[in-house]
Amino acid sequence: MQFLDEARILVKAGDGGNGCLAFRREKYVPRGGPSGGDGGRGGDVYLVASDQQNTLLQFSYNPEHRAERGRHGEGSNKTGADGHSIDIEVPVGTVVYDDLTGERLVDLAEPGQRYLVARGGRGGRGNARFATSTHQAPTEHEPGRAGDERRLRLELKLLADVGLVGFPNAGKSTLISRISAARPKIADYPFTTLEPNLGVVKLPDFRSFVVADIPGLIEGAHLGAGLGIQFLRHIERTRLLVHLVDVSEASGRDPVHDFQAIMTELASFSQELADKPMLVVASKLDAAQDETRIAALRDFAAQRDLPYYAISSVTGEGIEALKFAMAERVLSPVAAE
Ligand SMILES: Nc1nc2c(ncn2[C@@H]2O[C@H](COP(=O)(O)OP(=O)(O)OP(=O)(O)O)[C@@H](O)[C@H]2O)c(=O)[nH]1
Ligand SMILES: [Mg+2]
Repeated sequence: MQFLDEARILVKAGDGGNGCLAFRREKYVPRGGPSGGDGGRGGDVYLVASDQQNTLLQFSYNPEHRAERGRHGEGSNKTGADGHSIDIEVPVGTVVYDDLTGERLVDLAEPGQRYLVARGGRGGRGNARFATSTHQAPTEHEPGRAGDERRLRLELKLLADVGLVGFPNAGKSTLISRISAARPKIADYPFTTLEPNLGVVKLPDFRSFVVADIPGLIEGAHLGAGLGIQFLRHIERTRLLVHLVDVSEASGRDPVHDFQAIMTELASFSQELADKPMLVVASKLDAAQDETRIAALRDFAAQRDLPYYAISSVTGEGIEALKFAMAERVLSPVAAE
């Protein structure tokens, strides 16, 4: 299964500056020669792979990117300044296509990799360049060439940063629908989710991370019970697991027992997965009357040194705190100013 993040952007390199038409006019210099300078080169547009980004989301706010044009040439043989080039940062792993032809241009797989995607236009020649011994007062001068303009399609295979695990009905899909734009099916019967869903969680400072909601696990999943454990491979490369435990009475099960049952299933898939950093999350707080069930889970998490959160996706209680706790663990700290 692949999760795709896609964006369409327009890039426009700078046009070249026009060549100038001018003649030298100076006292005591009769019939001064041609002196129109050349136009400057337009700036280029580069795509640069950056590991500071993990989605293409920014491009939906910002679909057009233009480099500066070259300045026009001037009299007295002054060449126009070149336009500044621009770098557009894209996440590592972005594949770039020409949107008109469908041609695959580049796979930006390495951090720091740069690709020249639109070349700036050459500056036009000023009339001074057309002078010859037999053509001493040329009036020819060229316009700058247009910079490349391209429509691009960017494609990124999303890698989840956070994996949600828990029993069916624990509220995993409801949670992802609260913190991201993902709208998976939600229902009050087990195994509503049959395939992983990804959601991009956006923070107020424009950083973001990706959460994967996967089908619920039950005891014996590693033996094939329920939907089995094969889809756990979709969260193998996450940096954090968020383990949802239904603490409402409706589940009819004991929260601590549920927690341990899921851990057993994770470990039977791979010990590495079971050892990942984990947040323990008591879910459906609004529907939990029995305080002792909640306390038991909280104490159990404390004994194991696992951070504990309690949420209700219905009232919104605890959701923001959980979201920031996830962000804190999967995003590198913002560089100091
Ligand atoms: N009262 C209450 N109900 C909730 C809460 N979160 C989810 N639910 C309900 O619990 C049921 C199951 O929610 P889902 O989000 O589909 O659960 P899931 O963990 O994705 O389940 P599977 O996809 O089957 O593994 C739905 O009826 C939800 O409306 C909550 O915070 N409070
Ligand atoms: Mg679900």
